[in-house]
Amino acid sequence: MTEEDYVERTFVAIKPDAVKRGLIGEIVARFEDAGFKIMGMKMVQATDQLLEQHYEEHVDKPFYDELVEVMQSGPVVAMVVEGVHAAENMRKMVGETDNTEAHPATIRGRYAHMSMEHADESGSSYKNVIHAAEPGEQEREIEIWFEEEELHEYRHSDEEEVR
Ligand code: 3AN
Repeated sequence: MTEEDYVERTFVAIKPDAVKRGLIGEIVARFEDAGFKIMGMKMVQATDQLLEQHYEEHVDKPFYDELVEVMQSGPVVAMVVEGVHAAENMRKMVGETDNTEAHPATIRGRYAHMSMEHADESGSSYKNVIHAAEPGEQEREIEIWFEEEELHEYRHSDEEEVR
């Protein structure tokens, strides 16, 4: 296998609930601490059309309207990050979809506790801080959220100085 077979980019979105809680810096710091390279980052107020494309598999689900409400309740910080097995590793850092199942060392486990069951039963909107693309979905999602010229190729200082 070559370097290109391992190093890939993936899509991550810090959701409005996390933006409004002032968690942008802490979440980005985790990515940088792990060694991921940030290739693109912007604040976006998500439109209906963008979310329909992004969540195409969920459009007909009963929770879709509430998902849209949460995703439009403020700006999203959309990011493209690069790293080794980036999609798989990001999903691991983010944790299980249901916060209650997410390990405390993951982003969802650390910053959220509400369960999907509680949200569904109580009719409250379900907030889980962050989204990371599933492996295989990352390029589709990057295309939805970013123009190619918004992504930046550069070398980290350790790549410049050590390699
Ligand atoms: P993930 O974000 O971990 O990839 P998906 O793609 O299954 O999870 O779901 C997308 C988003 O839809 C979740 N992050 C969550 O906010 C919301 N969601 C999924 N299932 C439910 C549910 N049963 N009730 C409420 N919200 C849900």
